Amino acid sequence: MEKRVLAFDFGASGGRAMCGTFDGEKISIEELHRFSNDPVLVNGTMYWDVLRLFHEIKQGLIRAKKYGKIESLGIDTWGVDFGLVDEQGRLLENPVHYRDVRTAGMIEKSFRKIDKERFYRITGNQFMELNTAFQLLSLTEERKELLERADQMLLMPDLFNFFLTGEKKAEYSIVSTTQLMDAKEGCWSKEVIEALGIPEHIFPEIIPSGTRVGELSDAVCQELELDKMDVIAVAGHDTQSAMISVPAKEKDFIFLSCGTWSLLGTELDAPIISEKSRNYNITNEGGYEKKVSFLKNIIGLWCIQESRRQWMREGKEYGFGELEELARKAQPLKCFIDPDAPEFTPAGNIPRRIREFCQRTGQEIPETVGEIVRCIDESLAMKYRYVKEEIQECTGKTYETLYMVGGGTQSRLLCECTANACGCTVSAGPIEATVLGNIALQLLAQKEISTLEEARQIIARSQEIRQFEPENERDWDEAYERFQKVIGK
Ligand code: LFR
Repeated sequence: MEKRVLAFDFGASGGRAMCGTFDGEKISIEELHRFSNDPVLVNGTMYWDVLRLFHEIKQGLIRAKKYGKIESLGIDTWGVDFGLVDEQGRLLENPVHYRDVRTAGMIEKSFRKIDKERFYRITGNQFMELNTAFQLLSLTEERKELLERADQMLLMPDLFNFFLTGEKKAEYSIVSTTQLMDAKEGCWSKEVIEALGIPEHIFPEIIPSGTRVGELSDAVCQELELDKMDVIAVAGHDTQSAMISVPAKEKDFIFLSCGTWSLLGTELDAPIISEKSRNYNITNEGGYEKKVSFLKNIIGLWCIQESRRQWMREGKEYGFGELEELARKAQPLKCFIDPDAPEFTPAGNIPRRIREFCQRTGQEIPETVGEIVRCIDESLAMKYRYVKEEIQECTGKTYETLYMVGGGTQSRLLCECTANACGCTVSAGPIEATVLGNIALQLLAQKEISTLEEARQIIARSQEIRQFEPENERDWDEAYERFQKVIGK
């Protein structure tokens, strides 16, 4: 008997409602509804358009009616963002987007409240300004009254789950992105929360990834004329849903989840929190069955997505395929950026910032669209090698194959560059890693699938996986020396 579930995935390039059908062998997916997920800037603050997005969830549910019985739904989003609700469950304010400027300088401030080493030793998280800890710290400084009125802090997937079910819970994987979790114990860290001056009572009970939150509320069912349906806390953190889709058979593997962000790391049974990992600023994030992703955030395809937006603002529209063709025609290994340099994080004129970076570092300046895109792809691939080496140093292991999953694997050029730069086989796919993982986690929660290994095999059968072998290794090795100088190493 076929089973159907719904997956809602909120990414920077849009939100989607997908129907997943499992026939016992494979999972097939169909897009029911696609919508934009643009942040909205109001008087200098960048917000989530959260009510509009909840409306889009409802549209997805309405469209799914054509299938008849749907077993459950699950929601994933990017990490760290949240909404505050009062005792009656009313949203106190629109959730703020992590690219908002309110967290500027908050990392430094936090070190005056809690020793940096201790902070890392407890949370095991990479220090990034966008983390929930620093968003909340900025509220303690600027918006104390808001925190005083808050009953609960709900991370974005948990907030949508609450809107649908009335249940206020915190799903484990998304909690692990906050930098407020004790990585070894898997609970909210009282010590960090107290040190930062955040009210302790706003943190909800943590539930494991892949468990039932509740069912659609009467109000939602009546409004949309729907039957009751289970809501599953999948891995609310998109990266952890994507992890379910890594087609590795070996226990020790290196993965690259490739979308707006690139997350490169390995899967462990317990966190690594060492001096080395702290110096390299590597994070430990939690997923299904408390598996640990020991990984680093790299800026990812954001630079291409945002450059494309810039060219659009200049009146030139390019599809991603077209950008890739132009990049192929450009001269290889001409110049590099450090994709993680701070100037590339905010929205704006990325091509100009790339030219400025190359000029400042005494390199040739990329002028054409193709040259800019090639520079981004090659710099990303070089950064992947750099981070892969850091991870290997921390785990003391080497990895033969790099498993790339997610939307970024649609770029053949990026896959080729990655194989060349890293000097190893690249396995690329599935493209729809996050959605397939979201679906598989629902099927695991319903015991339609029994183990993570089985889920990985089913997903590997369900979508195409391609292999890339390294070429021109000598040229890339030589260019890697240049890259390291450019990034100041
Ligand atoms: C990827 C992701 C990363 C997280 C970043 C910001 O979409 O979820 O894992 O570090 O977005 O939340």
